Amino acid sequence: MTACKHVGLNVAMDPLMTTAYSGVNAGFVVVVADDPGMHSSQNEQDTRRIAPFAKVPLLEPSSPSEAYRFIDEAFDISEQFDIPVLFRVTTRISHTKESFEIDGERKESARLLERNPVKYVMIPGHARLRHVDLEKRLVRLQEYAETTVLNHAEIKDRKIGFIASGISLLYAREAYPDASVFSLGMSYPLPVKKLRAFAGKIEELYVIEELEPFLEEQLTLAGIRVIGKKPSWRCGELSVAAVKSIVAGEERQDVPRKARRPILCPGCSHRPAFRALKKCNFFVAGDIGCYTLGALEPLASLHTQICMGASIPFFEGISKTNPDKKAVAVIGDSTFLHTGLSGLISAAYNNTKGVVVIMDNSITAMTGAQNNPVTGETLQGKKTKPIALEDLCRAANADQVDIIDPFDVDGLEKLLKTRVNEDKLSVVIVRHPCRMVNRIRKSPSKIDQGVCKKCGLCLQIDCPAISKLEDGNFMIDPLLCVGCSLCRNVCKSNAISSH
Ligand SMILES: Cc1ncc(C[n+]2csc(CCOP(=O)(O)OP(=O)(O)O)c2C)c(N)n1
Repeated sequence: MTACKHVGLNVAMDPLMTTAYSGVNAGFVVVVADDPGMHSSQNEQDTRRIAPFAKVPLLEPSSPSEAYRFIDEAFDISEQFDIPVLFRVTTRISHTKESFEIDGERKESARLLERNPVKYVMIPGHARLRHVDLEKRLVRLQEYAETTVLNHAEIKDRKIGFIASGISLLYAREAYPDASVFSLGMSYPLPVKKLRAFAGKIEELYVIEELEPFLEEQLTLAGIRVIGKKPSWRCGELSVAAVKSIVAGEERQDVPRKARRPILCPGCSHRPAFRALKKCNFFVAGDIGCYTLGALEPLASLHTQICMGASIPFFEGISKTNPDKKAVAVIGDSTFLHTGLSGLISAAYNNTKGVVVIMDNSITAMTGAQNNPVTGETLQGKKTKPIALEDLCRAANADQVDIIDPFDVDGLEKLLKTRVNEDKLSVVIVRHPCRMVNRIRKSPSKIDQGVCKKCGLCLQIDCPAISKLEDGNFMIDPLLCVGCSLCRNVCKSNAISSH
């Protein structure tokens, strides 16, 4: 089994497309979590569309207990049809808790690892045969969809009915408890015959689905008359109230927004790095990690951010097309090792000038402090050999590699300004452990109200511990402050000291 979020599967698309051809022998399930509403993602793609594109079956549980039951089915389908199975959840399902009974562990597959080049070496001559085989497997999967218990109809009120999968199923049930419902646990291939029979019994039949009209399009193609939603509902999550609005034929009115602005932790090592970068006023190509928050006011340093690994290629493009612009890339240690290194190799090989800043907090902070190859521990917490980023960058042919602590804000600013004006490719590794790893607290800072000029400069570092009070004074919350001292560096009137 492999598990990733939607954007992770985009990176894995190349192997996925051909694995459907080769087949998998023992079971292989791809668990993918979509993020409708973009709680923590750069897009809200509907990964269900990948199932017909990659020609793989798609399962969609609507609750944790269904996920538990369906995963067994997913492995069975994978082994029976010799195909990867896409197992799609969404944020609401992944972040829900439910109590249920579990049964014994699944037995290991008895399939053996044997040499079979026609099946596993995908040269054109073999792949042509495998494609024909795949189409036959898909026909059998279509028949399976008609009989599996994952797809079932519940006939109640015949005036109104719903076809739905995943969390939308629960919203529809809650909004219309007396309605008839067709639950699609397997939403590709669709059980067209079963759905046609269901549709024949219902007067008004709605399709409820978040994001894309994935089911609606397939049903319409099959000639089954259903009522879908207006395009405005393709953005954001649904809810019980949303289902009622869709049935009423209404447009989505709100642009869904989150109430709380994300902010770097107190003591975060990215904050001083952005403080220095802002003073430099370069073109900054950003990447994905906690440091993406450097895009927001007041740190506001980033010019671009698209996806993991995009910063260095973006920087290379800007540096080549706008030689008068001082361009830098900003990327975290984990992201650099994920998809950054190939960008650095390209930049060095193609004689790009400028600076790549690696914000090395020595952890994968944004997603919950997972280990990565710089930490010296595997994801399972076992000791292993850590990678030295500086050696890797030198091996990639960066002309110059410097390492500096970002809390030396003035030193960092000076170094960046020097390197960016040199006729070479530099890497500046900004190294300071993440607050989630290094939890040492120094004495908190405090503001001497008699000395403070109320200029508000201390707010420019966007620290959650510092706030402006109603009486015009500024204060540092001693419970939040970890004593990183960045505010002391920023204050021009020396009004901040430690307790
Ligand atoms: C292709 C892809 N996979 C996974 C993610 C989820 N993700 C977001 S940030 C991140 C890693 C960030 O780590 P790092 O670059 O070290 O920065 P930090 O958060 O530690 O500052 C991951 C894996 C993603 N956005 N895109």
